[in-house]
Amino acid sequence: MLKNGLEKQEILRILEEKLKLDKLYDSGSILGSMCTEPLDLGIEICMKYISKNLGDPGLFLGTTALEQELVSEIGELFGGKHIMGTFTTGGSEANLIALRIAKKLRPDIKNPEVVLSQSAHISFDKAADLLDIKLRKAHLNEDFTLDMNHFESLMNQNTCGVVGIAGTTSLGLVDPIEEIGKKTDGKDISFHIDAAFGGFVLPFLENLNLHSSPWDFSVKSVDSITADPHKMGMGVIPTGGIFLRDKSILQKIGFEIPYLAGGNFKHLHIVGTRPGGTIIAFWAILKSLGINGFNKIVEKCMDNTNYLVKRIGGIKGIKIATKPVMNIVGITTENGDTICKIDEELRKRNWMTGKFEKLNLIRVVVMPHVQKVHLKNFVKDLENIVKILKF
Ligand code: 0PR
Repeated sequence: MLKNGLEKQEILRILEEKLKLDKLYDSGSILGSMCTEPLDLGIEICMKYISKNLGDPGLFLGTTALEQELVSEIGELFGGKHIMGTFTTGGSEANLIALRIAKKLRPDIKNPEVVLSQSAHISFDKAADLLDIKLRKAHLNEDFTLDMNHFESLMNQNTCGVVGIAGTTSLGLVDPIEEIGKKTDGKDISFHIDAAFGGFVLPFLENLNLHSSPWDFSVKSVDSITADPHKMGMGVIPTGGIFLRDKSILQKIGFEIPYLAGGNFKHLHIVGTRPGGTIIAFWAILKSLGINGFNKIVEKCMDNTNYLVKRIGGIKGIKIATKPVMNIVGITTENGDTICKIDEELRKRNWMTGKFEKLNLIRVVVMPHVQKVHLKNFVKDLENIVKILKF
């Protein structure tokens, strides 16, 4: 550490230099991220309220009330009434909270298990490890959808929870949520939906008549939903969210911290100190965009998604892995050869996509920062690579 501090100008100069290593969303090369540049207003508001700490809600009663207002607004967007919930550091923390709830609500099960798809995000493996839960992962069908027969066969007397995914990490697919729900009907099993990505896509796809199968609280057995503002919600990092149907959860299994400056509160979080600024920013983002603003963002992403799908269709040797449900495109080889060589060549040309080796696909997430011209350049390189590699 320096003995004497530096001038602001000098600090800014050093930072500018050091951070040149970072990629920028608008550079056109980030095609595999689920995060994006937040709405400008969100950044401004977040900065203004950066010191608010919801880890001590009693000190920030206004922010706490704003969080609850936001939760109930999102709960309604997700087909619920009087939904409770809270914002987290991201989808991983939200999924961890959901699995903890599933386990805690079934103290009678000695060796708790959770059934979910093989496509489930790594955060469930982390949560299961921390909570000592056994995950039972159901196979996928040929077309990457969930094999429901296998899913059902994995449920047994140790099952404390099941998870449905509304927007898989690899391909953005939506599990058959209603069908999973029927398997839990009348049973004392928590049903959690991971819509970390899809949560702020699906409601707007529905408005655009581009998606119709129910995935949210409109399915009566759904108990909780993860949905992240810092993905398609245009929110500031870090903002995830968990939304819950049962208002009594907090009283039942919330952590009580009796010594807070602001007085006694219960919470479900893993973290203690947590940002209020990001949540106030998301409140402002919803007010600023409204439903129509989100519809427009999703419509543009889907337009670009369809453009990419069409262009991939014109390249011999590769194909799309499956028809996209939302703004995520999987690219695989036509003959089943490994996608890894193509991925290597793409990286050499500075393309930042995601590689899913087990599924043999490259993932393009067509986020709001992705422009058609970026996709045009990407396709041009892809065409050349496929030619050079003689696919
Ligand atoms: N659930 C799903 C379905 C996800 O896709 C993710 C993250 C999570 C939960 C966990 O969310 P947090 O990362 O907020 O904890 N999905 C992305 C992924 O792993 C995260 C990501 C974001 C990856 C930006 C790359 C990137 O540039 O693919």
